[in-house]
Amino acid sequence: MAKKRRTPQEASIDPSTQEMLILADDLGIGTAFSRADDMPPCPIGADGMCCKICSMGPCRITKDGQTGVCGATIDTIQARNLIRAIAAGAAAHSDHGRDMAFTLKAVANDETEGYVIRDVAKLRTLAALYDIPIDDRSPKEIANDLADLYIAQFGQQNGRVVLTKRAPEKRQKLWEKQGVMPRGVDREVVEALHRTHIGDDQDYEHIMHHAVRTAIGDGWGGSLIATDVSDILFGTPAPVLGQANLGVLKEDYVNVVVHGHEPTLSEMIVAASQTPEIIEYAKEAGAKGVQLSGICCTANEILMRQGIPAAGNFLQQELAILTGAVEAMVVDVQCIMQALVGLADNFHTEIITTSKKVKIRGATHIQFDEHKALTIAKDILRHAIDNFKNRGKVQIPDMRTDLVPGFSHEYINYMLGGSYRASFRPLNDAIMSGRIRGVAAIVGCNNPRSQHDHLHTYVTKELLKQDVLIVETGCSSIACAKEGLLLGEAGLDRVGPGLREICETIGIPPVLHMGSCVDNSRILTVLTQVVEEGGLGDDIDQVPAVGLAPEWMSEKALSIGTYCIASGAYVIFGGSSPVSGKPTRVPDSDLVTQFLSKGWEELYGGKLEFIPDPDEMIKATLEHIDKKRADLGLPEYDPDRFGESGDARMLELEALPLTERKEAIYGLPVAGD
Ligand code: NFS
Repeated sequence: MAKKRRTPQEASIDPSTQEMLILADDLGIGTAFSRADDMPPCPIGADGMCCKICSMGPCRITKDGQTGVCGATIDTIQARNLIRAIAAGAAAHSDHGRDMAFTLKAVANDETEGYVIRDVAKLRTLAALYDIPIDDRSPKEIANDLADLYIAQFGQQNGRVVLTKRAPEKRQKLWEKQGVMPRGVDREVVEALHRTHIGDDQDYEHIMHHAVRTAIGDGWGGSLIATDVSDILFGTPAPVLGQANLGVLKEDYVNVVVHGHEPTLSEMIVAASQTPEIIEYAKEAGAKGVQLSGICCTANEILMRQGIPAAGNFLQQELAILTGAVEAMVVDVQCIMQALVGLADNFHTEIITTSKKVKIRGATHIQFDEHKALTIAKDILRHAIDNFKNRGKVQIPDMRTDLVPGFSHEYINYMLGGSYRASFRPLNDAIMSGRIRGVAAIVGCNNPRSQHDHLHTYVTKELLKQDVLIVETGCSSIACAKEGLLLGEAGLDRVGPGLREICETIGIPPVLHMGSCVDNSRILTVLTQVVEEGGLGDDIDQVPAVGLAPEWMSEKALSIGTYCIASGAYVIFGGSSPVSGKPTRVPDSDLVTQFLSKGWEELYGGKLEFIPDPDEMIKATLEHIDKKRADLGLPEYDPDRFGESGDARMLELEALPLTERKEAIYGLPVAGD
């Protein structure tokens, strides 16, 4: 018997998503939402109790004392499943980083079309950090050497991934001591696969030890390379005005949606869409021009740098096609649903795959090649424009929200003191005084198993009321953007008084959009700079900060979570735990779960917990922040202590008659003038 389907309101809190789900129902078209309803998760696999590593199985460990055919215990099986997921996530991020490094190399050697080095200052800063000579050398010469150094990190066999030197010194020493300093990005991923082959590593703690090394190779290796090179080639983000939600699609324009993760092609499509020949071509086809928008992290990449609107997050990819207004959805790698092709058959939309690594049966493949990037980008756009005439009925939800993205760590440093005295000092001071209680990074995916966008926005809003500054990346940031939380004026009436003062003084929204998921590396850099600034301990595990992935679903999220823990953070995942299965009723039999929390905390000061209930998530976050404040000897957080000196208070005072205003300011009765 089919499981009961959720109503659109139960499936998503986003009205534009609800509108499209009603349309999907009317048209009899399935989406990830309805497929999730029809396909309850396998309870054995979901809890990590199934081993299918060899063909003696799959073995299902559901009874007391049961083992796999080879004798594998539940903890070994759970640890093996988990590290394989972490390795896949680390591989995805890092392979993205590798491609970026090769693009930088090609740009440095004049082998590409359309790319330039946009952020020479960042290139020089990074090169100097690795002792690459920068004096009297052209940007391309420096870029060539930096690209070589970065490319070498993937296949390096011994030593340590060079980017790890950007972690706090104490943390680096800890990694050395624990033996988890990654040697080379690829080496750790390969070893994770080797160790989990039948008959290899059978000790869950030992397996998890290597999971940490693999994940550090992602966060402080592959992902950091991806972010660095993207900034060098496309510019380090600074605040711009953008928009988010399906209403960014325009009825009288050719709509091209870029979806996936790597900015190499999408940036070139942005450039091509602004050329006179393409605009002219679109007009000849009867459209006003080309409207570009993004889904998932490709959206974040071009939103952060160019202000190109985001049509939505992960669960809205199918819904964009349901509008009937999308001429082409151009995809590269990661988070692309195979269902897009079948869904697009109901409309005129063409799904165009572009990566050498990703093809989908039934999609059009136009292979991207950075050596002819601009030419290919124009080809893709012409393809989309030619499809405009095939458009049928259109229904675009009239919903879009403004936001200000673009908070790179370089910009955060700058905004706190301007170019004259850029520094993290004001942020540290605000945390130390208690104006800001602590920091939460809320990141990660949507998951159709939970109400779309609800957990991201609920947790964000509740923590803002508690004076917690929020930084976001990935699909979480798009969820909160749609709620208006990424825009100063719109968001500030919903935040605590101390945090509000800080946001007003600096002129920032209370939720800072720091980019795509590979850009979680930016959060690591911010935390390191906070530590180096002084006053909040000498390592990341002492900072009153928490990482949350309330609606996670991807293996990349597990890798991100693990490298954050290895860096000292407390990480909370919503939804279900992939290691929660307990076949025995013996107390403390959940060895892996215990180890990820207590074990990792002892070793790294960071821990991983799966907490499905959002109120419990918030409680755990605040408790952790307050504990870290107490450990640092900072004043206890007091919600009533601040909030009397910000712009809002000044506006209130200005509204008062002069005598009353003086009285309010000086605290004493003042004789009338
Ligand atoms: Ni992150 Fe970005 Fe979104 Fe999840 Fe997918 S797009 S890399 S994995 S779904 S946040």
